[in-house]
Amino acid sequence: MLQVKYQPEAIKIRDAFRKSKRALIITHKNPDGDTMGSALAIYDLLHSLNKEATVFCVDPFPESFYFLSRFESVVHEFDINDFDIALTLDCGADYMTGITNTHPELFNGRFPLINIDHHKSNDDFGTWNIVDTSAASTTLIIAEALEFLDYKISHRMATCLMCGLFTDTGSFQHSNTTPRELRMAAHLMRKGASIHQIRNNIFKNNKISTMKLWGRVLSRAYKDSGGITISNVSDDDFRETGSNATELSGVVDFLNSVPDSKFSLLLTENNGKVKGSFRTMRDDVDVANIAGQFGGGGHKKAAGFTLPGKLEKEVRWKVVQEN
Ligand SMILES: [Mn+2]
Repeated sequence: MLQVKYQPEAIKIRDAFRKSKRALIITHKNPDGDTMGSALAIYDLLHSLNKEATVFCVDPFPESFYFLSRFESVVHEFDINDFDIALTLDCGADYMTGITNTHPELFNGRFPLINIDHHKSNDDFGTWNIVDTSAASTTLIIAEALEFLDYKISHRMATCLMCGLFTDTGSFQHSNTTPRELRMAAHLMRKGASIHQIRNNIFKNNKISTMKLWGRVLSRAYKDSGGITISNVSDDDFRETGSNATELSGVVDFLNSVPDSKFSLLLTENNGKVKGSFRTMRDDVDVANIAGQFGGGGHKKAAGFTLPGKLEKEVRWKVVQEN
């Protein structure tokens, strides 16, 4: 059930929707299964309520999510004058939408903005905010809000909502999987969510270029003296394997499977930027804190940062004398 403290906000959001005619649904940049599942579930809901809605994503929509309901409705540009309300879903900060510079009018506090998210870094930048950092996924919060408000969940919506739950819990393997997540998973399955579609499209859907890219990342992995598992990938790797950065999704979780590792770090050099992705299995390590030192953020066990720059290899030599 939606946590009691968010229930009044959920009612306000429902009332705001009732007054609105056309909603803009915004995902975060580099979209994942949670932001896309959230967006397409809300899109379906609004359509069932005879409301106009548009899903916007600043980046291309990953092919592995094409099975989600009505993915073809996603647009990559918009005119704000066409809309009277907007939502950001799974965006840990306003800049995660990728449009704070091109559309500042959305974030100046005057445009009606609904902010639903589960990232710790979220500072309640919306007019209405449901930011529940204890939820494993944004789709979980949405599903609980729909339950609370007594909205019908169609089988298409159920699969979208399950997609976020499934991916953000690492197929229900991460430590954020609690009875709350599993109860909702059962509820969504009853509503017709297809776990098989999610599994086949997202987890059993690797291109040869992805395998070659992962091969490079895995072959470079090492554990440093501090117990950190590190690997890296660069523009050359993407070019030589014919892959792109979206194909890295999941590889850092694989790096994070080394026993006794403090945390894992994947450094990605891509188009003049260096991205760091952190994962940890340990309860006493907070990678959101570490990512914060580089201007990033995220969750306690999964976080990242992006900095302008490139990766440079540092080689150390030592002389070993032979007796
Ligand atoms: Mn999420």
